[in-house]
Amino acid sequence: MANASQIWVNMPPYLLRLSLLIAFSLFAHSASGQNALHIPETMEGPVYTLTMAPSSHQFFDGVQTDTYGFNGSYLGPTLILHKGEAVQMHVANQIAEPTTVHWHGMHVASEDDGGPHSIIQPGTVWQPDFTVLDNATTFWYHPHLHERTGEHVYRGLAGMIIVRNPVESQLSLSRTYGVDDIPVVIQDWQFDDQRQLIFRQGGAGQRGNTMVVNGTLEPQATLGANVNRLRLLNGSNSRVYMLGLSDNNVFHMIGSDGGLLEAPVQLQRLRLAPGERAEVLIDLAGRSGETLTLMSYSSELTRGEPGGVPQANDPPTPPGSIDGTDFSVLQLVVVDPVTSAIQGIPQTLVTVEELPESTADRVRPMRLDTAGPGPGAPLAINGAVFNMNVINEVVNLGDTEIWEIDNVRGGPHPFYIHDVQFQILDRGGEPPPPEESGWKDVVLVYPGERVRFITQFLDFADPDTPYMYHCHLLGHEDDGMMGAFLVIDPAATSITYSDLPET
Ligand SMILES: [Cu+2]
Repeated sequence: MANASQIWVNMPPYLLRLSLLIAFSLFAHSASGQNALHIPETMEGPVYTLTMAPSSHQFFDGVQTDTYGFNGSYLGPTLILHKGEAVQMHVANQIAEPTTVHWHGMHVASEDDGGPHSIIQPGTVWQPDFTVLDNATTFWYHPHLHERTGEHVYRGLAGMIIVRNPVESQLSLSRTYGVDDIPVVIQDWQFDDQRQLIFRQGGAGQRGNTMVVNGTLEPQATLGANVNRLRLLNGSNSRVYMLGLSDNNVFHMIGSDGGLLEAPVQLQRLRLAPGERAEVLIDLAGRSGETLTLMSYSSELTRGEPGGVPQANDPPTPPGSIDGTDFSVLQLVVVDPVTSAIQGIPQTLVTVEELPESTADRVRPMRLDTAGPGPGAPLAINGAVFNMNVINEVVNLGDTEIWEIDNVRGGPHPFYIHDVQFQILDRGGEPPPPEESGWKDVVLVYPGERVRFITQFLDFADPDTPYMYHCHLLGHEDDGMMGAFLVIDPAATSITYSDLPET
């Protein structure tokens, strides 16, 4: 048999040119083609060591792109936590400017929460310790320094948190990490001519035109022909997605921000706003050999969502924008079933104890608006732009509250509250759809809409360190669309979790 070099030598010139053309186009395809999805390594406790540092990564052949990362060149390890476990975090800041790290969604004391007041100076290590009180779900961690959150997250400082508990472990659900339980951190980047990341400070304009999942460009996940669980996290600064499968088959949402739903919800589309998470099951049984795509059908986002169809009064979209178009997020290649994989979708999941409206101690209004009249007024909540030295709200420990979010002006805002998980009572006067009927910490509120949610402020009081509530469009947050609230103990005795009796 002739070897490759003999073929080239013996080939007529016209065929050689044709072959070179084909070879080049194949090479060009592979250079711009699909890349195996990066699966961040896991980190198990009880001690977790994270180091934020500047780095670089070769996303394009022969070019180093400047990044930030936790323990690596971009993003960070997936932290595996267990409910009830006491954990010790060591978070080192090597990025040459102050930052913080927030455990998004977790119920921890305000001093351990990593909000804008828990600054980690360059060259120092922040060491919060806490007990994991949350149920099994998907959280994430990212910086939260006032006015710098957007850039720090965008350049790579984000990671996933998976909480496990015995209730979830007993369900028939896929949970082999990276095999049939896949982290899917969805972000949009934009590169300049030098293949460096373009970042725009402030507003809702930080939207890229290059999709990355777990920091992988043109990502491709190889999945068994069985039930697969995707842990979807919208880690983008300012882009809402309308997720769906390219074959228009249904998928099954099993968990929202704060935990599992009561039963799987069958969906063809799932809207995911910045900060939100969703766990979904995709049943690929019998489909070995097929390729399908997790898409964002952003042409169906027609209500002013960032990343959706541009509205009449929007500034012109930049050249190459993907806003309002349908695009690929993650290609899924189906191979033979994984050994011992789960088959079938469970009928029921967990009991979500309803918080009745009648148990509320008070209603707290949250008005999403500008700080004054006129087009130049900054975005504000209840008329106030965030100030590091102001406490905007005070909540009594143990109280149940209804928060009434009114979006008065501008586009849709994903409203996020620290410390607690909430249940949506109604959205525009209507009960929430099934996918929003579980525990949530982010809710997208449309202009002219009122969303009411109910929540309880338990376990942690601190008269000094506040928690935050804010818009999770990171540009809006950095512009000051954020407020601070204290949870105080009205009896003025300091109750901490460790003082409470064991139950
Ligand atoms: Cu906003």
